[in-house]
Amino acid sequence: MKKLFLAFVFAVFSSSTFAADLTIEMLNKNPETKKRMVYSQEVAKIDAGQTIEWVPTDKGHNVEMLAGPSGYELPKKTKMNKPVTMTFTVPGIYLYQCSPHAAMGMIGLIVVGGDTSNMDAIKSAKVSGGKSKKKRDKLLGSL
Ligand SMILES: [Cu+2]
Repeated sequence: MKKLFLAFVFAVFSSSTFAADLTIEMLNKNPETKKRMVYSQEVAKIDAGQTIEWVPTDKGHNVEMLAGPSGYELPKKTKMNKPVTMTFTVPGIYLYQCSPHAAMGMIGLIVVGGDTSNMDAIKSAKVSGGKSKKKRDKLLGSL
């Protein structure tokens, strides 16, 4: 019953408030996986032109783009504790991290338009620390 209620609240909330096509939460702990310092969805698949909103469910996180398809100009890293919305028009794989938790494996991938042709570039993109490297390779392996 509680789940049903939450689903209802979410449906109302998302249709009236969010313009984004996908919402990703920035979390100290994922209640499902129990993993700490994570984005709620580590691999996001969207169509070209779609929008993602990152919401600061927990404090102390941000979004710092590290790499994308060629032609993509990396935006400045976002402010802590602020919701951020980005629209992705260029197909390809994008890699980002949370600046303060980069070394703890708080990273994420976005695949736009099902295009994975820049896989090799993302594979060699610089991330902080062994944990993030491992996760980057694991996430890429899941594509
Ligand atoms: Cu973080």
